[in-house]
Amino acid sequence: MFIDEVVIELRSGNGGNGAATFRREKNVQFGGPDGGDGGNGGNIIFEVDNNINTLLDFKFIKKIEAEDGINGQKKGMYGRNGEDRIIKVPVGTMIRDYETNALLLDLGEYGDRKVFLKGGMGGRGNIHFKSSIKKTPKYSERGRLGQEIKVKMELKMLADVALVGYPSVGKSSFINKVSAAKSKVANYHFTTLKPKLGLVKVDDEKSFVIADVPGLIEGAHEGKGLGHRFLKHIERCKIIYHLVDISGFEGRDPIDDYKKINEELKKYSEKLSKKQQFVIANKMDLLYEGNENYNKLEKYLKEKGITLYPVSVISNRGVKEVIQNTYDIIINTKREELEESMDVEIIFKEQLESMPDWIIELDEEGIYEVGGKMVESVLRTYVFANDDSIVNFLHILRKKGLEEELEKYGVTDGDTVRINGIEFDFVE
Ligand SMILES: Nc1nc2c(ncn2[C@@H]2O[C@H](COP(=O)(O)OP(=O)(O)OP(=O)(O)O)[C@@H](O)[C@H]2O)c(=O)[nH]1
Ligand SMILES: [Mg+2]
Repeated sequence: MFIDEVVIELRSGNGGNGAATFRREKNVQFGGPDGGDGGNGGNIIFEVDNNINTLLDFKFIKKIEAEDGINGQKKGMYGRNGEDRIIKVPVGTMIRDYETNALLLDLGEYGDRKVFLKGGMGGRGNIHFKSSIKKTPKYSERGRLGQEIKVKMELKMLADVALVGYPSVGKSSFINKVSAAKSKVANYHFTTLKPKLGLVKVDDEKSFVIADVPGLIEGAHEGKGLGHRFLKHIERCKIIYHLVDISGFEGRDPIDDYKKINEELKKYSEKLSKKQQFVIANKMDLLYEGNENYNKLEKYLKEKGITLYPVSVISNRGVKEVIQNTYDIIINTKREELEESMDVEIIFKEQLESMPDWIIELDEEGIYEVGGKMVESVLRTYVFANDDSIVNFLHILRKKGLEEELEKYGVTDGDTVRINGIEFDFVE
């Protein structure tokens, strides 16, 4: 399986609410406010794990949530922060917005790690609001909500090297030689029907991934042979091993083969055709005295500044040189990003934008709860530090037209209104 795809909902933790509690003191009916802050919600974090190769673990999971922050408590006790959820994925995982398919995160390199959804901030307890608009600060901030999104996780095969060439030039023989892969080898065209991966061990610590790909023929970009279907799998490789059958045994000319395959790559994708190539003249063992194929191709490539590697997979000639010259290039080449990714925060901003300016609802207690874009947009950046900031907060909303909205909704003198936990009496 070369493309893995799973759909999953993600949610970072909500912030815990601040507490609105009061000290108990001897002889004092109400002591001072002592409500502690709520903890922050946990984050959703993505991390590349080298020991994972598929997204199978996520096939039956519908939702992953980080822990909510714990509410603040009396005696000034803080609520604990919610725990982060670290989601471990294979290298090459791409995270897309389920609704729009926009790429949000591209985990293309070993060691990639990213906080994807931020947990909501914990609310402040009333301990911060010593002298309230009311005599006792019943106000405590509510925790901010976490972020929630449905995503598609996609894993594309991520080979460092891709074997490309006409059918029967020896691609499968090559991958079998250099890795533990067991790709089918036979002397007819299109023996290989599906790409196959192999791990090449350069030494104890160094290795890279190589992909055997079905053979290409003229017209592949428009679907001839097994064609372009598999080329999309190799768009992110770092090096192409372009194998040519140097014996000309099948009656083709190696220079011609080389040009035609490159033509196909180019027609399929400009980017693919610009990738670094190692040109490999395979089946050197079949070159008889006086066969000029190798010399001709070498000369042709030399003019372009390209090295030709003489190889015979069957007699194990030249294979090692190819492998040894590969590793450093792979390490120093950044994996191609196929498309630009978009910051997930943009989605949450758009959600905010599409919210109605004001949402007013009468709850069971007969309190008018106010929300909506105007409130949310202030809350996202506003920090409540003390009692003055509550007054100031209400002042900002008044300037945005809060009073008019409340009147429109039919709120009258003496009704109680609540915004983000702040309660006040409406005065016309
Ligand atoms: N003499 C000789 N024969 C080789 C060499 N490498 C591969 N072959 C033979 O060439 C034929 C095709 O080899 P494969 O490895 O199946 O070729 P392929 O490029 O994977 O072919 P497709 O999967 O059909 O695209 C087989 O009969 C191999 O034994 C070589 O270095 N020398
Ligand atoms: Mg093959």
